[in-house]
Amino acid sequence: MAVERTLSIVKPDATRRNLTGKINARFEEAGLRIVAQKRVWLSKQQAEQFYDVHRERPFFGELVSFMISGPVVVQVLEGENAVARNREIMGATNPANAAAGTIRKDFAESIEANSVHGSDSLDNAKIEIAYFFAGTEIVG
Ligand code: RTP
Ligand code: MG
Repeated sequence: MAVERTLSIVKPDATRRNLTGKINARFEEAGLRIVAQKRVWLSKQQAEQFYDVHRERPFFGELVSFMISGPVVVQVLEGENAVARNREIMGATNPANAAAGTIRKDFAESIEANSVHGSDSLDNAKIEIAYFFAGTEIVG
């Protein structure tokens, strides 16, 4: 296993309910280190560009509207096998299918308002991290 970095986003449903600290505790308890973090309110253009892979999906418009409905916290998580590890901690996209003890099982409101984003591959993690952070903002 190698030390990796992955991009995480605490989504608007979670920031609205003041859950950032509780979600961050899940990452830290699992051995992931938050090596960069900032709270931002995405523009429509930023959200569309970030989720460009989903542009043709039926839920794209709603997803973008949701992601700009309030502030988000974007963060870089670092640790052994961080990309897959974070996906495990997050749980399945639909909270109804998420395993017990995962963030989405415990906090998500719906398949869309599912509290967190996590990069789905190491290649995408590199692209997504560079989308939000300059190298000098990441302190490992
Ligand atoms: P994410 O990218 O946010 O980490 O989530 P994911 O990989 O588990 O799911 P993905 O398929 O990449 O979908 C991205 C986000 O779109 C919303 N979604 N809505 N209404 C729907 O059927 C639907 N399906 C997905 C969710 O917010 C999902 O996290
Ligand atoms: Mg995804």
